[in-house]
Amino acid sequence: MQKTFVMIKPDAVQRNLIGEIIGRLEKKGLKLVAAKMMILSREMAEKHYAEHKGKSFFDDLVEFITSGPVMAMVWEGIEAVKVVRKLMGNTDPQEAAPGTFRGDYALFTGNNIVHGSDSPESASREISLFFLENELISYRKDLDTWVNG
Ligand code: IDP
Ligand code: MG
Repeated sequence: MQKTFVMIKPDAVQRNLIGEIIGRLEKKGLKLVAAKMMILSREMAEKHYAEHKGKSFFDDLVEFITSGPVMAMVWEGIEAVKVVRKLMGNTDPQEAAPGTFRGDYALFTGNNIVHGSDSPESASREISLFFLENELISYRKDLDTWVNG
C-alpha cells in the first residue's frame, strides 16, 4: 500500500472546494490517513517547494501558498501517488483534462487548487515534512477488501 501527500491549496480553500476534492479522493477508494489545516510559514513553503528554488515563479509560488489556510493530507491506497496525479490533472489547468480537479475547477497554473506528490520518494519527503509519524492513522475499512484487493 502506498501513501501520498496531498495539499488543498489556498485558492481551493477560499472557493469552498475542500469537500469536493476530499469527496472525489474518497470515492475513488483512497483512504485518508492524516489531515491538518494550517497556514504555511515561509520557511515551510520554501522547504516544500525546494526543487523550484531559483525558477522565475518561485517567489509568487511561495507568496501564494502562504497566503491563507491549506489542507494538508496523507492518502493511502494501491499506486496512490500515480492515481492522485491522474485525478489532479496537468499542472496547467488549461491542459488538464475535463473530469480532473484542475480540469474542472481551475483556469491557470498559478492557482491550480491542489498539490500531489510526483513520486514515492517525493511523497516520503513531503509526508515527513508535514506530519509526525504518530499523526498517520493506521486503520482498516471494509472497503479495503473491495477496492484494494
Ligand atoms: P505540480 O504541482 O503539477 O507537481 P510543479 O511543476 O511541481 O507542478 O510546480 C509546482 C507548482 O508551482 C505548480 O503546481 C504551480 O502552482 C506552480 N507553477 C509551476 N510552474 C509554474 C509557472 O510556469 N508559472 C506559475 N506557477 C507555476
Ligand atoms: Mg510538483
